[in-house]
Amino acid sequence: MSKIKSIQAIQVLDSRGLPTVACRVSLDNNLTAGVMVPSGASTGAKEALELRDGETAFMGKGVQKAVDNINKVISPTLIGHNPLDQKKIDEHLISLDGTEDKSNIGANAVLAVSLAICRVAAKEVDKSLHSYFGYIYTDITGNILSPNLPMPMLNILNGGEHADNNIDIQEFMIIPKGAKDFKEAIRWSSEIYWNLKAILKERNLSTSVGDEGGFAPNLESNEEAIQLILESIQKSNLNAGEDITLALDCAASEFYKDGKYHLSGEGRSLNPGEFADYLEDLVENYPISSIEDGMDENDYSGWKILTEKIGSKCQLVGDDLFVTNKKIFKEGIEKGLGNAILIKFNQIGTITETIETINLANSNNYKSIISHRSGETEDTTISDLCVGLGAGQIKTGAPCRSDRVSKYNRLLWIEEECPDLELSK
Ligand code: 2PG
Ligand code: MG
Repeated sequence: MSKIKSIQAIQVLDSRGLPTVACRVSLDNNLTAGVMVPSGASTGAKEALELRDGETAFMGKGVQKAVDNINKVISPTLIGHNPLDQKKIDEHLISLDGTEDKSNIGANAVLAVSLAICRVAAKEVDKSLHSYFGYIYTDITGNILSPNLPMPMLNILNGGEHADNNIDIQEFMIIPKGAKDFKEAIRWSSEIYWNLKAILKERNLSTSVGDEGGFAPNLESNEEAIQLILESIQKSNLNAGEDITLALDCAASEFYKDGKYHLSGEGRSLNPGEFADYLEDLVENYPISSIEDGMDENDYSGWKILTEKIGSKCQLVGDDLFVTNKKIFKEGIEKGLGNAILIKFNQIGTITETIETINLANSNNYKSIISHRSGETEDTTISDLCVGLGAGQIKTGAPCRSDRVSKYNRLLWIEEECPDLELSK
């Protein structure tokens, strides 16, 4: 069996033009694989810590310390190890850091190594990365999953922290539920995206895009955003509700203050009960099948109200609420908050912990959605993760911009190479 020969990291740029960590692992048989880690903007307060330099270079946003931690601290401890021992390697990384939130070495450093080892290990056993993820899921949890192609959730209109407009809700997504396969899902989404662009142009609204490739016009209200999307679905000769449903990521922690949800774009502030009513009205009036972070990450009673109100008819996804953290998620499950979890591996820091959180979702009837971050690179690891674990849903931005389409394009290739895989419905 081959052994790890070298681990090397450098600073590269992400889709916002800010530094992130790239890492490459080589084995003694010269197989090599690399990854780049993503970075969030609307981050949950309890996420693992992304180590930034805080010095003058890159406005304090450099990641040279995280890079040095890989090259000087992590690397010497892993040379000579078996790359197939993913769980052992991740446990070693966790104890080498020694903190709850990986603030010592940095979750960006730890994740880069964890993922790069996964990638090179897949090569070592001559498996596709998605099959290898399925294999390590079983190795780590003892459970077997069926792989499939995920239903994509495409963010075509951006607001909140991801755009410089007046829209409070961060993401307005389309879900091509009625598509027969992944190709068709992407074709429909691209057509809707282009028709939305044409509609915005006709009305002299901005067609410049936000961080995730969705349009970012100034509008009167969140509802206007929904209506524009419905028009673009119609213009694409598709049926809203049947072919396409809608999803929102409110990222509500960003506009929750002193017990109220401040919809500044609409000039009103609502208490948790009123905000739950507001979301219920949207679900009643529009074909919305999923709402993420409909309440603030610490507003558990608000989450409870929302779940009781609409949890039976709408997917309610915890992102900032659960931060891919098994312990925090378990408490949320016990409290009955939401019915789905957003999975972002950089919120927790290793692939083993990510898999354990997905396993917890699976055994508690919560859905898992594998997600990108608003700061991305051309790395496509999440596409393989989603397929191999049969998660069934992926959220990775608009059908536009290379940092977003690279993930969809990888899935198109997987579909081509694995005709037995079905699109998850
Ligand atoms: C989210 C993500 C990704 P960020 O809130 O779900 O869309 O945004 O990476 O900025 O946390
Ligand atoms: Mg979110």
